[in-house]
Amino acid sequence: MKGTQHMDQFTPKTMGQQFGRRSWAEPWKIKMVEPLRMISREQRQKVLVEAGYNTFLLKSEDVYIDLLTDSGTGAMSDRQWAGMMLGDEAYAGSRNFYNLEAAIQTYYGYKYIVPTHQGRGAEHLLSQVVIQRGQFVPGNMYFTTTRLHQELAGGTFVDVIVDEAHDPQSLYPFKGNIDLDKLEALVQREGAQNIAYVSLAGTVNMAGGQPVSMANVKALRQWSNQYGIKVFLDATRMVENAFFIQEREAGYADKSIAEILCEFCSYTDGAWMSAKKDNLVNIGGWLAVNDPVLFEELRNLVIVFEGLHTYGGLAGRDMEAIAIGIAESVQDDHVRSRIGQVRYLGDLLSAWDIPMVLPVGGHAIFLDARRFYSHLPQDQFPAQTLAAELYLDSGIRSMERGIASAGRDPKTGDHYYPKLELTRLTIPRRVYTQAHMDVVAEAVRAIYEERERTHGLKMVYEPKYLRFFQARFEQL
Ligand code: P71
Repeated sequence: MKGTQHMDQFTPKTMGQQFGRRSWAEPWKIKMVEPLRMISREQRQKVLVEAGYNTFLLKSEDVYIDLLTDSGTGAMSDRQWAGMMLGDEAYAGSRNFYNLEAAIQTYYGYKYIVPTHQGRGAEHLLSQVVIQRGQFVPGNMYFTTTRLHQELAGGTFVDVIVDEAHDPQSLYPFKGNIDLDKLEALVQREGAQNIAYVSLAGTVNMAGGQPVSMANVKALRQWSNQYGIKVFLDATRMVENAFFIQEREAGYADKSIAEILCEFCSYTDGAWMSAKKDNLVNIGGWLAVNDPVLFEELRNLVIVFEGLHTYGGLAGRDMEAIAIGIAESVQDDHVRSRIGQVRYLGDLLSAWDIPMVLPVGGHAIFLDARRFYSHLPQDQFPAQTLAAELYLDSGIRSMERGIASAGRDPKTGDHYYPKLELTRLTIPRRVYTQAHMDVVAEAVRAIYEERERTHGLKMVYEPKYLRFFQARFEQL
């Protein structure tokens, strides 16, 4: 029999056996499925040109496996869907708002909560209220929307992340840490009164999903207390950060993700959140602070841009889904399987020597396009090229996180040339299986083998704000 002959030639191994441990599995089973389809290579070529080689401009229908982002792309649980049916769609004082408020107070530990339609809504409000024109906003690497809102409020972002973060090959375990010497130098140069606040992000997205240690945030708190400078946290992927602390930092192995999350937040003055990531919903965000005076201002401003302070641009049902999602998101087995899946893909690719950011972070694999296409100069958009080639080969959609995302320096008008030129394969939460990861890994390997024959891109249309979303390219 064919099957038996096949078995004679090699012994298949489970993942656990390959790693010398018992296998674990996702802590859920699938109740509803969404069919996928793959269009032909000729069709992919055509739609890619029509999209100006920009994966943001592809139609979702033309995508086979969608790794553009983990933002709003996760699967909600049956409990969350049930919660959606309990939406209290009152204009004011919806029951679901109070449930959301209680969940944030319980799991993140902040006192006052303002809901927003998504993360950037919260960034906008905080930036407008806390930044005065001409002030500096130091942070552990920029994020596109965060920095833009800081700049629109008249602030200047200053990167104070540790140097290791800019080196894709450094194995430093906490590449998201703030370099306190850089922060101190900034205060010495500009004066403490000219610092709006420290903008601290958990598992730093643009660095490759790299965590901040508990020791670092504690030291940051002590440092900032000396000068009376506030620390605000981008909590978007802070649950995933807590997992890395549990895994890597002495003294935390026996603490739960929930305990670590709460302790970390306790060293900060407030947080903004894109609930579309860690909080396991398709839309939503929030802002949370401890200072009642600041809260008063934020609660007033939210009405101008988002909606009344008990809904902030969200339906009651959305707030209910976030409240339930928060409680699910801090379960240890959930976080382990989520990050475990990202690592599974990372282990395959690194075993094949595909250049990528190491250690593998929480939400994505970041391919190092600079080394992947070492023959392409940065202004030929190697990371954008990689995203386009991957789509062409296999219908897999990824995202550029390099020179196109970095944009231009508002002062000089020149491109920012970021050290990291990356293409992100972002894994949605609770959506794809291990077999999908195998397909992705093989596709990356296939384009890597073709790398020397690959041409770069030139930008032929450049929008003013966040250009990477709508820019168009042509092949050189
Ligand atoms: C991601 C996103 C979504 C996105 C945003 C901008 C360009 C491309 C894709 C959003 C974040 C984030 C962090 C750390 C704030 C936001 C904004 N990330 N902070 O990674 O990662 O939140 O999208 O809900 O407005 O694909 P928002």
